[in-house]
Amino acid sequence: MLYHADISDQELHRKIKSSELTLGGNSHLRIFGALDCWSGKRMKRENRVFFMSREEALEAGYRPCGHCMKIDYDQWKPNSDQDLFPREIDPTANLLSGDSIVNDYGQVISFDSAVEYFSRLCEEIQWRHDEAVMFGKKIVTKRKVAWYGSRRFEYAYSNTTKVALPWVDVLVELKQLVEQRTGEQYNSCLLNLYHNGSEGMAWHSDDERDLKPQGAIASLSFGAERKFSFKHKKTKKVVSMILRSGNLIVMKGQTQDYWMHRLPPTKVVHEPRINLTFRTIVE
Ligand SMILES: O=C(O)CCC(=O)C(=O)O
Repeated sequence: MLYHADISDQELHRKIKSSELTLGGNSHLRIFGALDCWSGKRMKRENRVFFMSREEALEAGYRPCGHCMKIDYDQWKPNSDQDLFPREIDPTANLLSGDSIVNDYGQVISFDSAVEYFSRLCEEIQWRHDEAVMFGKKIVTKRKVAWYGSRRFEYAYSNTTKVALPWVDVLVELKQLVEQRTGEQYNSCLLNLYHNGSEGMAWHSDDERDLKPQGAIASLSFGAERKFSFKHKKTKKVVSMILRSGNLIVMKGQTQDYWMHRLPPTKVVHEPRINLTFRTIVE
């Protein structure tokens, strides 16, 4: 496997011409495909890799592209649980209780579109490592974050303040989709990028003073499947679910008052995941 960043364009063209390199890939997504696949066109140079063969790409843990390597992709796809065990989804069912409401809308984006959105989010979002101040010390997380909104909203959490960036096309599209599905409006979005299962988020509630009290928070996931848990602040009851690529859930009512949530770290996930939480900042 060869990283584009490690080779000159001249050398690259020579290797492609002599068929030393026959396939391309995205190291962020761990997907490989044809050198002329359109879904690879928008990729940043630092994410682009090249392979001699399909076998080399598979051995490196990359999976075939669903657009340009349809046959390989179809052979690979049925291995995911989601196709073997489709879930019955009732978006009106409350996964918590009483006025603490969590609704699961299931897979609102098809597998192929979710792959494409993941790629666009990697490229179009201004990702930065998150910062927190704990016991007077600045901590920089491995996880990356971004904060976007309809205005330059300030969002203060973990003793740091972020100023919202203006919406970009991919977020406008996803905001519309989420608003249609959930019947709620949102004016901002916090994004988290977890490079693999070693990165997660500790127990917390989204109850910062900048957020609309009891406002709906819609969570949309892309990439690796991860477990997501809620814990009741008093009874300590835990409710867990698996969030898959394209999965939408909404937390509303008194969820943030009575429950905490977290994304536990895990040793078994090696793929990246992106989560978007659409929120409402008090104006
Ligand atoms: O990545 C996730 O699903 C969790 C994100 C989260 O807890 C948050 O943004 O408050």
